[in-house]
Amino acid sequence: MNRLRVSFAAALLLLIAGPAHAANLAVNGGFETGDFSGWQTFPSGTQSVGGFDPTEGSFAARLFNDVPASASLIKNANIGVGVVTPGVLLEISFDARGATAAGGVAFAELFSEIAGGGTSQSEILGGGPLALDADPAVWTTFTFLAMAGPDVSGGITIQLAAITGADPSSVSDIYFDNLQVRVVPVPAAVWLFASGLGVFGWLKRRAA
Ligand SMILES: [Ca+2]
Repeated sequence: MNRLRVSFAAALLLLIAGPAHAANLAVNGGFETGDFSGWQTFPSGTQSVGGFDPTEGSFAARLFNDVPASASLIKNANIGVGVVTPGVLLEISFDARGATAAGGVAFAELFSEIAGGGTSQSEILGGGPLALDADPAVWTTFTFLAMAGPDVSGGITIQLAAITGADPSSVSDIYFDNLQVRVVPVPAAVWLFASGLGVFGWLKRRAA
């Protein structure tokens, strides 16, 4: 039992000594190639990369969807293979602005990908449509914490979407920039979850 505790303490110390900032896993997340390199695109309406008052660098992406009941999607697909492990905490952030009408919305989604196809988990980040600023010129930075699924052998996919409703006048005209995807540094995750595992109680007992 003692040896187990010592090993655990050593592992904890190693984890705490780890890098404070994990690498950004997004590929061309700021669109600074001037195009959709690194992204998979599934247009409805038009998709473009340009100097749309970007928050980062010189370029941002625009998804202009005026086709009723349709989805305009861009995906940073299958990123972080071998880096993202099952159950790790991910921090996903990006900037968005835009205008919607008659049921148009914007979504961001996370998929945990299985190598060879399929997903082990999917979730809408924030649980619903992105709460964009009412002023289409004003960017909002969205930051989400989400857990990787049980199988991420195919990495993870971040999907950004401009979705229209059934109304013929429905529009979703959304700009995105500066996608960043990071594995949350282990210490933060350790302290977050350790509290639930009684580690603090153990430390307290040891100190006493
Ligand atoms: Ca940019």
